[in-house]
Amino acid sequence: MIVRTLEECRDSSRLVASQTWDSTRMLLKDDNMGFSFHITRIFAGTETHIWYKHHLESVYCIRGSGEIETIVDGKVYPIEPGTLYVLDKNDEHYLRAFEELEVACVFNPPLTGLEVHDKDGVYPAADSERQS
Ligand code: 9YT
Repeated sequence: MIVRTLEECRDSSRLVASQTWDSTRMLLKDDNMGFSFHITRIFAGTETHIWYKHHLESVYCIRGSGEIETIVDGKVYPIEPGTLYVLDKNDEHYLRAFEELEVACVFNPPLTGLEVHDKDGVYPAADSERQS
């Protein structure tokens, strides 16, 4: 049995941050669950370019508002509490937060915890800045 709280995970190296988001990696590969589980905050007023070429990801919105744009076809999908989006095609996308988004994310295969933006396929837009 594994039991962890968001608070204790945020107070450890499980919390990673970029200019446009931070993420608490509550479950990782070495937990041997076959997936990883993250609570991520996307900062208000930001846009993040994301392309997980080697991972499938599902993202459930807990709080906030924003949108996702898939780059291959330019489609835009609103994100609000209760929305689940699923990157089942390793979809390259822009993630925009109008109000700070809090989302729960699951990755298959699991992240190891060592990923940095480039290896992870996460490329913060050059002009994005935290505004909150
Ligand atoms: C929104 C999103 O893609 N979150 C993923 C988790 C985060 N990129 C991490 O933990 O590296």
